[in-house]
Amino acid sequence: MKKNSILKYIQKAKKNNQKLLAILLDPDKISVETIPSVVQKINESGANLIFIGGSLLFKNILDEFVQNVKINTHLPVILFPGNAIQISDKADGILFLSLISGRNPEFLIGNQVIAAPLLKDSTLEILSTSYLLIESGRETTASYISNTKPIPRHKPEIAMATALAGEMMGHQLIYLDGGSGALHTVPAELIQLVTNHCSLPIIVGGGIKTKEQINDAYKNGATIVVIGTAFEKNNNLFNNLQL
Ligand code: 1GP
Repeated sequence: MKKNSILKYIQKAKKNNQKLLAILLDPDKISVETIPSVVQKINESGANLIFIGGSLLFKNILDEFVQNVKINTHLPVILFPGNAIQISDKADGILFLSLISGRNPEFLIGNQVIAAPLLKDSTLEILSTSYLLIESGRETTASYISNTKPIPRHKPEIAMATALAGEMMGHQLIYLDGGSGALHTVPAELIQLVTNHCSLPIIVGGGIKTKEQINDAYKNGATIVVIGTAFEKNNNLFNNLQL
């Protein structure tokens, strides 16, 4: 296991009120041949981190995919795994997620027990993360696959209590996620309430596609905004956003 360099970088950003952008790449959606040009766009976009993962992976190419991303960028590459088989030593770190918005023991602790011995011997930095799915207008793959109900979007106090519990359990990051391709982004007041009560850096993702949505998430307390689907659909997204 690596020392805490990614965590320190994120904690420092929160302390200095610096905002970070993470681009999420799903190995099923991008062919290995196009990685150099896709990653080049990310390098030019002003993004700070690259996340790799998906709720489901249909192709068994994670190592090759991560390795190809790594050779094309200096940005930290962090796994965002949908389950315990999405581990690759080629990345720099891994979000060690516990899906605490749900009540499915497999995603609270089961997959983590399977992954822990492998991670102990790996070179990955382990980023212990409270993962909260927030209702976003229609059922998402993450919610369906994890067999969990997301937190209702009009109940920010439930999200706040859940995030607080995650912080008290010793997690290092909070991830508020509407799920990939979410119809509605995580509500401003929910991000704000969690920010006001938790001291951990907050990651926000799901359905974000405009500069206004990015800035809203930052303004309400997100340290990291994650963009996946919008970048997947348009690799030139950041030329237009002018971040
Ligand atoms: C999904 O938060 C990520 O888990 C990113 O969501 O694909 O909708 O950008 P999008």
